[in-house]
Amino acid sequence: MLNIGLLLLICSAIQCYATVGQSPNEKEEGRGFLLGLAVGVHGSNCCSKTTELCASPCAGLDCTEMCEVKCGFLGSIVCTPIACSVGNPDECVTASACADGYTEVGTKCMKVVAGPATYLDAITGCIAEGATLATIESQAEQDAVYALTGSTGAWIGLTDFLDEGTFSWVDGTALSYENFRNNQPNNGGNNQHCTWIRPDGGWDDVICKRPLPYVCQMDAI
Ligand SMILES: [Ca+2]
Ligand SMILES: [Ca+2]
Repeated sequence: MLNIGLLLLICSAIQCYATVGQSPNEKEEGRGFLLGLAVGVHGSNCCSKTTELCASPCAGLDCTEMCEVKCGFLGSIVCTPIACSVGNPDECVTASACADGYTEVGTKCMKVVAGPATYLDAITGCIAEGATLATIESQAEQDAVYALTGSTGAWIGLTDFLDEGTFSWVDGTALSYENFRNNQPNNGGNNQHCTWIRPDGGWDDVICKRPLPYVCQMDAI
């Protein structure tokens, strides 16, 4: 009895195993084979246990990684792979496209810095963390940035201090969208060259030395 039990244990250990990562035939694409391990499950209904078997190998891995279960002698039966987002949604890791503190907005990452800072300090403050003062190029970006700036408002990277009356983005982005509120920009007092997104979401040119929060932007990874 002892011998039979030992034999079953050894057999079961090679009947079914789960691998996470790209399959070996994708090695040529340079992505590699991440992990293989043996788990002791009998082969007959092995593929039906794919989710269960992938839980452990998927823990701590990116949720987009694929987990493949192989059953039968030396893994001759290949089950349909599942993503780790299915295999272990609670413990797989979702890689963020943005640095800490930044919110993903389409292809951009945005962050409101409380400041308050003058426009010049806002520009240098963003540069200091590898970012630029934010550009807003669509209604979707406007809505997303406004959701971040809310009732405090903040500087955005739009000015006419280089050429009075001609607003341009500080990072050179072409002006393709604008959301100035009615009767703005008005260059009030002949001294308004820097744009903020107001607590009501509309844009307004105001004096550049006004202390305000500001929105920094980086490209999403
Ligand atoms: Ca102006
Ligand atoms: Ca104004």
